[in-house]
Amino acid sequence: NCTAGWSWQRYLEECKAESAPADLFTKEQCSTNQTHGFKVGMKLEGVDPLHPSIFCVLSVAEVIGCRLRFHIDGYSECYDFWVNADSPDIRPAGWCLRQNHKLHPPKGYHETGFDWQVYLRSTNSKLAPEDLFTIPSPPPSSLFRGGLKLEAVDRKNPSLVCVATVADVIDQQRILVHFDNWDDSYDYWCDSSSPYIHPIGWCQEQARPLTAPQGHPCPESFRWEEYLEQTKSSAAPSSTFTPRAPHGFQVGHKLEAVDGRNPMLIRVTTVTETDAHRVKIHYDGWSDQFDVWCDSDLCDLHPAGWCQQTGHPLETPADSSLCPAPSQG
Ligand code: MLY
Repeated sequence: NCTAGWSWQRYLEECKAESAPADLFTKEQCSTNQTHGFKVGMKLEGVDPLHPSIFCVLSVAEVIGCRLRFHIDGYSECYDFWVNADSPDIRPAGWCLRQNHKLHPPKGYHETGFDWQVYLRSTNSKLAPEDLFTIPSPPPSSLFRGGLKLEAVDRKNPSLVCVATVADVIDQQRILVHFDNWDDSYDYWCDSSSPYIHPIGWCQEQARPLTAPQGHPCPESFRWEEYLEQTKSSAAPSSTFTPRAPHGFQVGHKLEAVDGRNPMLIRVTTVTETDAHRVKIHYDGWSDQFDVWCDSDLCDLHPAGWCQQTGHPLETPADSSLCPAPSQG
């Protein structure tokens, strides 16, 4: 699709629709800082999106506006992924060592023997300089620490609220939620404002079932006091949780969103359904079968005009006279 000649203003008029106001978006979703300086080939450290507990060695493989495609060194290109240049998931080389985090080396290198200087020389490559990274400033106080227990929604099985542990804390505010006795593929990073984490006892209070750790001898009669004692652990204090208010997006609002199936593309989209913390996104010009629910604070949603401001192509609906009517209910 060709962006030339297409304009948001005209499209909104034709569709008699409104774009989602910029103040409904997070700071990250609105950020149009395009002078990021990342260049193809630069190397750094960052979170593996398929195994969020693991930091690995990454190379910048492609730059479009302020979005970057990363390659995980030594692994197949099929694991490449896109993030925004100001993402907290990318860190300068040496960050893991300084922060006492394990760095997963490129395939073929030994966990203990990996040395950035040697690696750069042998691959004849350059580091991404420290000053390119946006590291969030830590909050004035934070009660999170590794090992604390909580009840958390399994984002891959969202009907389940499960026994979980704070597996990692970075920047004193982002926590890695891990599900007890499960592998790390269910892990996710969030902060204290996430609607998906709760203090222990929440399920009981809400009269909802709590999913016990995998392999628990008697999952129906799971009791927190017993479990905390057995695992010699403590619960995250309820004051640690600061759930955010529901978002303000409305059905019919139009915005720009990364195409989940082809994440190098950003498309014109419409909100077709909402709940407290999520929006259902319709890709304008495409069948409803591709509609997708996402968190309202997903960093892949942007206000209308973001692509133009950041120098990113925008995939516009093939036939702008076909304005999709938002489906009701
Ligand atoms: N049917 C799924 C459920 C997995 C749930 C994992 N959560 C609790 C972390 C499966 O067995 O793969």
